[in-house]
This record gives sequence, C-alpha cells and structure tokens, in this order.
Amino acid sequence: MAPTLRTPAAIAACLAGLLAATALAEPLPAEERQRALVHRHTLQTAAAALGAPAPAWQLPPGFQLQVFASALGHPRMLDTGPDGTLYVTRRDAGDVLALRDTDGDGQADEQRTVVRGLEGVHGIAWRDGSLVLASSTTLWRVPAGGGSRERLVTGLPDGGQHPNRMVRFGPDGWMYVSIGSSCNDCAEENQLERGTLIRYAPDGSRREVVANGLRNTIGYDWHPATRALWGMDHGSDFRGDTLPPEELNHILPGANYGWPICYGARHVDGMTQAPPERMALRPGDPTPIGRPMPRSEYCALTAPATLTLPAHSAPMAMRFIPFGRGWPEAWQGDAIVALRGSWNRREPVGYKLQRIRFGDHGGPNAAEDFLTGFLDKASGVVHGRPVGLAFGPDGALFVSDDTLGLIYRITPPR
Ligand SMILES: [Ca+2]
Ligand SMILES: [Ca+2]
Repeated sequence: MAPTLRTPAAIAACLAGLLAATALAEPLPAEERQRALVHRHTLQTAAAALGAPAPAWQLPPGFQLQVFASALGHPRMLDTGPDGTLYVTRRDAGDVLALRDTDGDGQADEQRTVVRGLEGVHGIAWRDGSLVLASSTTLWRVPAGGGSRERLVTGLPDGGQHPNRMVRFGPDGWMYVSIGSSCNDCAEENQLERGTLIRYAPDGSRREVVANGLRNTIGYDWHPATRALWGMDHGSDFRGDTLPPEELNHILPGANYGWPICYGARHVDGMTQAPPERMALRPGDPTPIGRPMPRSEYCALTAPATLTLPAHSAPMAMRFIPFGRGWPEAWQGDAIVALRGSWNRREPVGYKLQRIRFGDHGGPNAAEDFLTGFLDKASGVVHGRPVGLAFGPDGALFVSDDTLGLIYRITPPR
C-alpha cells in the first residue's frame, strides 16, 4: 500500500485534531479550549489547501502540540537562537526565514526573510549571532539579523542522490557536515568525501574526515551528558520491505560504518554491487584497498550500528532532549528523531517522531513512539511528514512538516 495525500471529506477527523494530541483527561479550561479552536482552524486551513484532512495527533499524556506557524510551503531544517527566534530553511524556495513569538502565546507573530536566492539551502546552525547554512556545495555564514553572506567552505561534492547537506556545531566548536552518497549503492569515485561526516574549524579553514561508510546521515547530535556523537543513517533502497534497517550509530573518529557493503551489526548486504577492493577503508585516506577481499572480511573491519529502526523509515533530524529546560527528568538525555516516512515500501512505516531512550551506560536502549498521526494506517492517507527539529531556550520542541507547510511546537507537561 503506497501512502497517498488525497482529498478527504474527513471533517470529523479534523475536529478530533488537537484535543486528541493533548491527551488530557479533564475538560479543557475555557482559555485552553479557545486556543485549541484557533489551532484546529489553522490546521484545517493548511490541510484544506492541500485537500487533506487535518492530523489527529497522539502524544504521551500531558504533552501539548500547537501550530507555531503555517503556510510555509516546504519548511525543512530548523535551529533556534538564544532569544527564542526560530530559523527555518526552505530548500525549494532557496531562502531562510526567522520566526518569532513576541507575545508568548506559542504562535509565531513575526516573520522575516534572512536570506534569499540560496539554491538548495538545507542545513542550518546558529552560532554566535550568525547562521551557518549548507547548500549542496557550499557552507555560508550570514548575520542572523540579516546582511550579506560570506562563503566559509566551497567545493563540497554536489548533486547525486543525496544533495541535502547538514551542518551542526559540536561541543568542540567545529562544524560537522554530513555528505551523503551520490548513489543508492556503489563504490564512490570520491572515496575521500562521499558517504562521510566531515568537520571544519569554525572559520572553515581546516577539514578532517571524521567517519565514512555513512550513506546519508541527516540527523546527528551530541549527548548532553557524555558529549558522544550519535547519528541516524539511511539504509540502501530496493532490497525489499524489511532490509536494510535504518541505523543509529555511535560516531567515533576514524570509524567506517559499512555502507555500501555492510549494514546493521556488520551484516553483508547480499545485493551490493560494490567490490571491497574499490573501497577506502578508513576516513581521510582515499586509497582503495586495491586487492580482492571477501565482503565478510571487509564488514568485520567496520563499526556496527548500535540500534536499528525499520527499513525505509527515513530518519531526518535528531536532537537530544536537553537538561534543565522543563522536560521530565526521565526524558532528559534521551533523543527525539523525526521519521519522514517510507516511499518504497508496501506497508508504509515512519511518519512520526520517536523517542530513543538512552540508558545510564550512555547508549540507546529502545525506540518508542512520541508523536504519531502523520499517517492513517487504515486508509493510507498521509497527513503530513516531519523533517526538522529544534529545541527553544524554554524547552519547546519545534517540528517542521514539509508536506503541510507547518511548524509545530510541542511542550512537555508542566
Ligand atoms: Ca505569538
Ligand atoms: Ca552501517
């Protein structure tokens, strides 16, 4: 069953919308009811414009969801400044928006365009009053308040199957840039940079290849306590509905995470066309192995995934829940991942946010649903697709939906 975004009449489903999301057992107080009506109206308006029903959200008890901003087209990646301004990249429009909630009602009431005419802009990171932006081949820096932009890094590998670059600042102050593969499954010509995570000094002056064997790691973040780097990698397509899984990797400098030859716990991909002799084993050394090697031997030299999610879930942004910003103690240090959802699987998967529980050992224990409702499994109707994530200074979690053109704001129980 392929998911579809189709014309519905489901008014009842619309009206179920936000009240379901709040999961409140008590009737809402008058003020809350009014707010919920406003939000339902926004959702219905946005959904109706696309001929779709409004989502019927489900969140754990006590969590609340609002529409922070609507009619945004295709918002993608997010970051916040310390004053709470939310910055949004719109790859298809080639611009970056700044959204502010000046009266504290949880909905944006100011919008300005920070950058225009930046083709393919995708990754975004706020740093010291500036935004670093990643388009396919270039890292840019622009004042967050607006102004002329400068090139920090040029000459990243362009195009191919995965042109959406990501940029994040690590706790070491370096810019970490993920460069997806050019293909679904191949031995890349550019073994130095393709399928890697690369880092640069803050001024773009240096380059180090951190890890390779990563097909497309869009979501990555550092655990707030251990400062360890974790990332979600997309497995190859066209291997059926269940293989290979999406991966959560503990990304360590110098490690190879296996793509395209291995997946998960060092399993050989039985359908890969890539010969080990044409692969470079270690990040930063582009020299191919150059001699025949059984694929099982190659995989034994790579790093296994720590946790896997169902094939084709399509993990996008991943963020750790920060300490000290109002989330329940048991949630702090866990991760939230946006699963945009499958496109080449009979039974669709993903279309939700999941919480990845991290244990005292500093690693993940399990993934469980956090926000659902983007997909009606019974009908196959898609109500939206989550992509970007960012936490505000007050602990609110912003989520972009590049299908309904919305940004949601989720707040924990107070
Ligand atoms: Ca407002
Ligand atoms: Ca892997």
